[in-house]
Amino acid sequence: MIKADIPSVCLIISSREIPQKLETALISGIKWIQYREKELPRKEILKNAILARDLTVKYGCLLTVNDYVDIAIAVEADGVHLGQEDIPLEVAKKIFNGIIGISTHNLEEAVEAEKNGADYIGFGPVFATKTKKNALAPRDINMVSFICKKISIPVILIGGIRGESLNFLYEKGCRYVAVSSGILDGDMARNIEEFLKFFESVNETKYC
Ligand code: TZP
Ligand code: MG
Repeated sequence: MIKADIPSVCLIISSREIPQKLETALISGIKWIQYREKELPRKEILKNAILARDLTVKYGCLLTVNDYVDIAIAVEADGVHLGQEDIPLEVAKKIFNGIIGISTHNLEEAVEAEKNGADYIGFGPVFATKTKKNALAPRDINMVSFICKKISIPVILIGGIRGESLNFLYEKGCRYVAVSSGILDGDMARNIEEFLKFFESVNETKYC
């Protein structure tokens, strides 16, 4: 298990994408997968997490598991992603020595997660999404921008993000995104190329 620099693009997959679409994403160069499964029994989630771990190791890709610290530990995932309703960050830290990310939806939650030692926060939804059931309304874009600039740990924007959103979001301070349908729908290899090339090009500009 490693604590590594956080890649700019996280692809969120469910069990449906394991193994075929997962492998396509890995071949296309994705370096961070979050496995997020809300429907299946935990036993099935564990089986899929094992498959996802094997494939991500094969391609040198980070794996984080949504919701379940026990499954993250069992499969030696690199990280776990926790929501406001999940096991608290300080408890997760006691039992899991990996990357811990926290979902946040407002300034208070973001500041709290940073203060309590999260490695990164998710923030959103930035745009409307059909992937998450009962998602909140899109966040005020000025708030999104404020959070990106105010919070020192990586802020991973999430919710309805597509390749064509990236210029706009980058201008607002976005440096990291978590994406599901914007990559999985349509031509995955092309979508991934668009996301990865965008962040490669802005990172090159930043450091030259
Ligand atoms: N949390 C807020 S939006 C979202 C989650 C898990 C779903 C992101 O999926 P998509 O398809 O990129 O909107
Ligand atoms: Mg959760």
